[in-house]
Amino acid sequence: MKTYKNLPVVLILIACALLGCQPTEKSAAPAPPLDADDARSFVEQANAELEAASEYVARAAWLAANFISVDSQFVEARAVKEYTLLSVNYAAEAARFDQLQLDDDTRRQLQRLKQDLSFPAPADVGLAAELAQIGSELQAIYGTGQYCNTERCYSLEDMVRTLATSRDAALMQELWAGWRTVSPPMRAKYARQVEIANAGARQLGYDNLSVMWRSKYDMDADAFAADVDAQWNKVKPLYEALHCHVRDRLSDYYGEDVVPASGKIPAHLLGNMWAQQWGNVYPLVKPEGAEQSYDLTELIVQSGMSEIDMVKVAEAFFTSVGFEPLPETFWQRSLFTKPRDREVVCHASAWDLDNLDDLRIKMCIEKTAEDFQTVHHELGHNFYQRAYKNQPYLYKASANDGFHEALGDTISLSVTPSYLVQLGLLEEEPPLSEDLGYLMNMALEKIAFLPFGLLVDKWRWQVFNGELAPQNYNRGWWDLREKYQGIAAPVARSEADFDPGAKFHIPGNIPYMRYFLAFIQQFQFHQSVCETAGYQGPLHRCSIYNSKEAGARLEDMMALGASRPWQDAMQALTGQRELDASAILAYFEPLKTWLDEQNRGRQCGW
Ligand code: X8Z
Ligand code: ZN
Repeated sequence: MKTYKNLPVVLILIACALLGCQPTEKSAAPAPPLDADDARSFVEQANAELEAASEYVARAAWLAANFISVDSQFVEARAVKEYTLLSVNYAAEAARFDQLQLDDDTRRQLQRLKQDLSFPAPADVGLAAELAQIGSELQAIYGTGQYCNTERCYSLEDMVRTLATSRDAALMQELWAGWRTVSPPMRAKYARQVEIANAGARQLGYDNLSVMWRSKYDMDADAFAADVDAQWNKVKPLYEALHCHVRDRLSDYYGEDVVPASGKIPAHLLGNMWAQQWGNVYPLVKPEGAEQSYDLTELIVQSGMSEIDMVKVAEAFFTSVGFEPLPETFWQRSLFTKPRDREVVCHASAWDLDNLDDLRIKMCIEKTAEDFQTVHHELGHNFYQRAYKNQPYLYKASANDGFHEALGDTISLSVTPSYLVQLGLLEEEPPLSEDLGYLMNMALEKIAFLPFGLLVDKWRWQVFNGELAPQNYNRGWWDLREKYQGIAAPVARSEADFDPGAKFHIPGNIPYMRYFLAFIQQFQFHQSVCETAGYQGPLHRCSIYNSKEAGARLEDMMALGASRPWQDAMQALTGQRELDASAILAYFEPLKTWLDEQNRGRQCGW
């Protein structure tokens, strides 16, 4: 790596070595002190080199996720190793500018350089290679994981589908436990990875990786942790009310011996492999007399649309509010359905291969309401990536990582019944009397998720800061699952299991607090773009479809990338400078009133 001010001295010394001259006093003089111009050139060079290296990583990672094999893992691991070393070396060098007076922008980019990686290695070739290799292996174990009983083998997608649609408690319990046979081999590798990454974080000046992860929010790391707790405490009564009603209905359906009327809900009965979103149990918990008259999954299937049509419809929403259509290469290069002939990582993701226009999604789309929502979510990432493509590489990110996750979800909050009528999927707008059913559906997706969104990184923070030792990994995980979600494992767990590894983002090393933030923020965003669109009325009925004003407001914020503290971006869009759960509470207010009535006389809590 080039070090500007030292270069002339190095050249003179080399010349002297070759020509046999004696270095004079002058030629051996210390390099002139660094100044602000040096800092700017340094940042410019870091942007250019990291950007080029990141394209190589992205292409290798695309191959590793779309064609899982030892060779693609090898290539990916090598690319990640090289990028990691480049990034940590730049971050170390950035410290040379710590004492200088710099403009805010250069200072911010130097700061972002230190926070570039989620899993930093120390500046050591062997450790960087080991970390990258473990990363690729964990991802491949997850991506190729399956469970076989005496009759057949199930892929994760098969198991997810069964848990979504079955009411056979014994089968669901078997598959719930079956999927978790995939992750125990990850445990030792994961512990080693944490050890290396903690050393990497320390070399970057953080106490440990927990502090580093919590330092990415333009505020003190502990203040950030306190803020998410504060928001959680605001929404907790709504979650508890939902939990209470759902437990009562499930207990009624499955019987008290399967779902006790008080205490925790068995985790396999909530319609989702991780009990993170509960929309699939809607038919069991719906508000009698106020239920929705249509089922979006059925509408999608009946309409005859293909998986790609689902993506086209989502794209059309974005273009209706003024975004440019996706490039032709998006359609040529994305993966939309699960291939029959090879192993791929099916977990939905959005990609920006060249930091410019080579945008893609990778997803094994199924014709369900859930995946229709996820398609909007993924396109949100792609439109965001394109909006900030003219920023320097170190700012090619969202204002904070929650913003990236919130964008597409904000759009899908506008996928209301009235919008479905405009699309021609639904014949007429349902009466107001069905709103409770609609809100119940939304709450099962959005409110049920919050404690899960919070606890995944609470677990990692404890792992990273040493509070939770490897021999207690699983107990620590279930302590949090029980405490925050009020759910329980349906079969006995022990430290022979590694249940965190059965969730994509743990082997994938993708921070998860971003989703907690996103699930709160998307309602703030929705509220403000609805206002921009001139909408008046209950928030859950607002759709910004066709509103160019609302779209421009979003795009202006997105174009900032990470160039400003997230509070500025939040203000540009909503007028507020903080994360605020008031909007999500306002959205669900009618449901909360109804739930409180239903729960009267029930013993809530766990
Ligand atoms: O992982 C995702 C997206 C890709 S960023 C599909 N989500 C989280 C999850 O599935 O666990 C979206 C909601 C939460
Ligand atoms: Zn996402």
